[in-house]
Formats: sequence, structure tokens, C-alpha cells
Amino acid sequence: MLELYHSVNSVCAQKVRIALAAKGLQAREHNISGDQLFTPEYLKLNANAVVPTLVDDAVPVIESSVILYYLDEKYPEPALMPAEFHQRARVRLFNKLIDEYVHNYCTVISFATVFRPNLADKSEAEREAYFAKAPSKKRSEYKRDVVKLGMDSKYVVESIEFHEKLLDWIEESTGRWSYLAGERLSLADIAVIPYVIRLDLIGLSRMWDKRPGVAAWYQRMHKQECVDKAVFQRMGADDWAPFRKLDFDPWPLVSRIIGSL
Ligand SMILES: N[C@@H](CCC(=O)N[C@@H](CS)C(=O)NCC(=O)O)C(=O)O
Repeated sequence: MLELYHSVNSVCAQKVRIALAAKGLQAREHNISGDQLFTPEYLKLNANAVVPTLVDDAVPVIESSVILYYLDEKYPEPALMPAEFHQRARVRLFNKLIDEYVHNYCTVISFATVFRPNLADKSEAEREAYFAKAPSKKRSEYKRDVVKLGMDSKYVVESIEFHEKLLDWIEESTGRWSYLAGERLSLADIAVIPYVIRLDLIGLSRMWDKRPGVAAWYQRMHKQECVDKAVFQRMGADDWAPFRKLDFDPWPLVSRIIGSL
């Protein structure tokens, strides 16, 4: 039996839900957040205190990109890795870019905008207690800085830089194929789409105004049943709330940052 520990708005959990949906697999779901990530039971499954965690036949698999490769190897139909070797390398490159940079910088731009009030509304002592518990000191430092400085944090500039790089890679891929690593949906598209949806939800879709390939790919991905089922159909009023409550337009500043890169 498959079990998935996740949360609706977690970008890395979205990847896993999309892959499960693309393969027609069902998992027993546990929607967890906050202190639930730090219970001894959950830490035994995922010592990093983050989602997602997939449990298959009682064995936990952690790290969203590793989970994607695991699912594709264990449940090979339909294949989500291309057969051609260069395309397979391209899938791994996208996943590497995300694991090494884009994921943390997605946290930066999200906490500088839509999720900032979640932390800003806490007292400083509560915030510091939360940061102290988090196993990744680097992620805590990013969050601390953006909660204090918002869009003026130096990490926002780095975040835009790496999102620009991701969008350039998408544009480059779509100049060659209909999807990011070939003519069929692959683990590259599945790993990347949550981050582009996130940019859209925080009002930054103008980042691909001059990238027609990204715009066309994004439309194509929106129409994928697995994306709709695993992302949009899951979002209830509470999940939409942070995006709908965003009370400023981040685009003017982001556009200036892009101009200065
Ligand atoms: N490298 C990990 C990152 C996991 C991660 O950062 N998960 C976020 C949600 S997308 C999380 O659980 N955050 C909870 C927190 O930071 O308190 C993966 O790809 O699975």
C-alpha cells in the first residue's frame, strides 16, 4: 500500500501527487503541517521534518525528486522517463536545478509575498522557536530575512535570478520539443510545473511575457488531467486564501530586478 504525507500547497508534494495521478496510482494521504512535522512518529519517517514522504510497503522514501524516480521505476506504466539518453539527462538536469536552487528560492519568493503574514503575525519568540526547530538552518535564515525585509531581502534578487534561469531552460527545451525533455510528458515537466504555477499564483506570470515557449508549455501543462487533479482540484478556500490576500503587486520590483541582472 502507498501512503503519502503531504500538504496541499507544498510544491514538492504537488510533484509527487502529479506523478501518482499520471500513473493512475492511489495513495492513502496524510495532510500534515506545522508541529505535525516534528512528532517523533513523523521524524522517524522523515528526519528532515518536511513533506513529502512516500511510504511504500511500510518503507519510507523521502526527497521529492527521489520519490519521482522511485515511482517511475517501481510503477513503470506509463513511463515518465524518456527512452533517449540525452532526454533522460535533461530530466535529471531539471531535477538537479530544482533540488539545488529553485526549491529554496521558491520558498524565498513565497515567504516574501504570500506566506509572509503566516510568520509575520507570530511573535519574534514564536518565530525563533520555529526556526530553531527546523533542521535546515539555511532555509530558516532565508525565511528570517524575508519576513523582516519582504521583497527588499537580498535573497529575493537571488530567487529571481534562479527562476529566470529555470524559465530560460524551459524556453530552450520548448524550442526543441513539446515537453521539457521530449515529445511526451516526463518527470522533468512534473518536477517543474509546481514552481511555475507558484510564480503565476503570486502574480509573476509576466516573467514569461517574452518567452512564448514557456507560455505555450504552461497552457499545455494546465490542460493535463494529472496536473488539474493533483494541484487545482485539491485547493480549497483555505489553500487559495494566501494568494488571494496578497495586498501588493510584486511585479514592478521583480521587473526592475530582472532588468538589473
Ligand atoms: N528537498 C526536499 C524539500 C522538502 C521541503 O522543503 N518541503 C517543504 C514543503 S514544499 C516543507 O515541508 N516545509 C515545511 C517547513 O519548512 O516547515 C524535497 O524535495 O522533498
